[in-house]
Amino acid sequence: EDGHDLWLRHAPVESGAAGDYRARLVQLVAPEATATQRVARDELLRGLGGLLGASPAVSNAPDRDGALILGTPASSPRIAKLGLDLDGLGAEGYLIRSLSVDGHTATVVAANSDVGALYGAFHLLRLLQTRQPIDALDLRTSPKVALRVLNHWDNLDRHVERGYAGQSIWDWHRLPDWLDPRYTDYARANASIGINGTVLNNVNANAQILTPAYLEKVEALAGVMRPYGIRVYLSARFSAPMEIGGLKTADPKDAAVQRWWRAKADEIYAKIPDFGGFLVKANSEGQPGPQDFGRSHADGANMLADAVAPHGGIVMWRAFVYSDEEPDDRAKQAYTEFVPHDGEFRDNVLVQVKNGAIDFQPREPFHPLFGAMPKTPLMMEFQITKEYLGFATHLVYLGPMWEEVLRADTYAKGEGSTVAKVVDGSLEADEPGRSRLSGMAGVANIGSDRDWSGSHFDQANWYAYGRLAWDPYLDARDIAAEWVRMTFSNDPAFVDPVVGMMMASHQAAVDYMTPLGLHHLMGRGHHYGPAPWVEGGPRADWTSVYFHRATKEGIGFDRTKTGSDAVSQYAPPVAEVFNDPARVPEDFLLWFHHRGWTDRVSSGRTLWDELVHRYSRGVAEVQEMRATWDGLADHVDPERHHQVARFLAIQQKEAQWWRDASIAYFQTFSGLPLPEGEAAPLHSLDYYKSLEFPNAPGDGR
Ligand code: BDP
Repeated sequence: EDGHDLWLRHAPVESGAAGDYRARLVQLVAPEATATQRVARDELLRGLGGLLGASPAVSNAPDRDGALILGTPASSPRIAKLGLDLDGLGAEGYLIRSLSVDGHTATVVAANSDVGALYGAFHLLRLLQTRQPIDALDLRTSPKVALRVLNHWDNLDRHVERGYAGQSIWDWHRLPDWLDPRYTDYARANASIGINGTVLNNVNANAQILTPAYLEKVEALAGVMRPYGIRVYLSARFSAPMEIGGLKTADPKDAAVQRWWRAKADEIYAKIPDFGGFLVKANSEGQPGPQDFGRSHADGANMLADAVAPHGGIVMWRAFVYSDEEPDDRAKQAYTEFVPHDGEFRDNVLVQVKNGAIDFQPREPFHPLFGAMPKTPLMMEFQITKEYLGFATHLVYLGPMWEEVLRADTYAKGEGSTVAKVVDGSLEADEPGRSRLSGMAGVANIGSDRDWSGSHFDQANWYAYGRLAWDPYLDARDIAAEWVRMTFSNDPAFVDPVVGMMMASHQAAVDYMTPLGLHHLMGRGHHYGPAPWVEGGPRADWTSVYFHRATKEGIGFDRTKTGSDAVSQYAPPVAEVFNDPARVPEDFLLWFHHRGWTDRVSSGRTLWDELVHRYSRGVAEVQEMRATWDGLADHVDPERHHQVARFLAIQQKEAQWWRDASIAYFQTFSGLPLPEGEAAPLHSLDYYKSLEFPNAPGDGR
């Protein structure tokens, strides 16, 4: 039990329930003419074989009770004859219904495409894996978001930037001739949660990926992904025409540059007809971009968009930018640079926006770009890998954090203008000429480790990302329960406490790392552990002191109207709330306000006391998680139980470290004693400052 099977475990169902399921799944009627059809059929045979002890008999037509009929009107005459209402399901949706077919009880999984049917097959298996009744099924679903994409920050030498699960799973050196079976497992896992795209290489891109030798490798991977409905994309380095094309410029308005990209796109599509397109990080953190040539982000994106448009490709242009000059407030940069270009992007461009304006912090208010570019599809970028949330050893379930952002109200078109509606395109669907694209990207936490994600519980974040990309209105708790049941056990004595742990885990991490809206206080470069004292170096906004602004009087970044005025990037009803220290959600207090140490907060405590209280509360929660998990040993195989237990011990140690180092440091500003009953930090501030981690994993290079 090393976790390699992810949530695709098909351990035998307990005998009572298994009998009911078996009676409904006696026979399988499913086409096998295409690769995707074969995959769907094999998944069902394999999954049901595991769950029910024996695979259903394969048949050309239903001739007894308990048939499972899968397919599309085109692939299955049986389905065509049923006259089902498949309109509105789109290319990827499906329905699952309990029907009577030729006088026999049957379960029908029908879709408009083979991939839709494959998704339906995985859904049916999930119903069994989570022990749902299947005798009166009537469900239909289709994805609310069109592009559901993983972003691998994987370098060609297999180093994964911000990766905590070993090396890159892409074994570039042995490709294209050796296709590691893991690629297929990867595709299965992603298809099972509806992911339909993967960007193979790091946004800090190496132009080499666009050379013929590498494109052959990409082609091989695309071949593995294709039957699973997954398109392959590449991160494009904007200066590639100079680096591998021998041109003197990469100016997007230069005819030779445009020709080069068009030819490159033609070359790629000749090998990979369903290639997805390009992801671009431009003019950000030293990456080249159109601004190097006096052009705008729209100029750059459109040039690439024109190159891939004839082939049906798209461009995902990232909004994670901040200028080379010292900003007055980095949180404002993306909005300042992008909003003026709303309406200028081609129809096949999406602007990809991180959930918050700084950088995947433990908690951020939603990015002000959401709702502010109605003419442009904005793609959500979530980070599944936990760069700022304890790497792979901290148990932090990200579902609640993503749910919080997706449900946040931008008020862009009045109350109810949630971020989810911006992302799925429904809020701005009426904008004249607006592109119909929509998308969500997740920075993958996948690596070469046997358990894929570096820890058992980080698999839940991959899973939750896929489920939310399919439907951003899903409930994080429901997703957690689903995942626990599929991954570990259906016993409520296990499911309930573990879901409880997961749901509390994000707030706990925020509390022990960056409570009350604090942010960016981690170790320089590698981002491991607390370092609120970081100052100096190349730029102010790469330091901690820039973000917390602690003084003898108080702490916090003043982003109010009289401060940096970042609040004014939000719609007025939101701006007013964020601007007002009495109304701003306390979780964002110090994100938007600089407050005095002795100011009172809603608990009645002083700010200082509340800060200490929250740090301690975070540590206490981890302690409780540990105790809960220790009590569940009987429900889990010893191998997985042991690893989770040891990781929780690491988390507790590090939570304590975060609390103690932060309190010791901030106390030098507040000058106040710890509240009654609060333990002093275990070590001196000097000790914490002296710690160094030159080889911490995942650093950028
Ligand atoms: C930051 C990471 C850095 C990434 C960058 C990005 O620290 O490694 O390259 O974001 O998203 O979170 O481009």
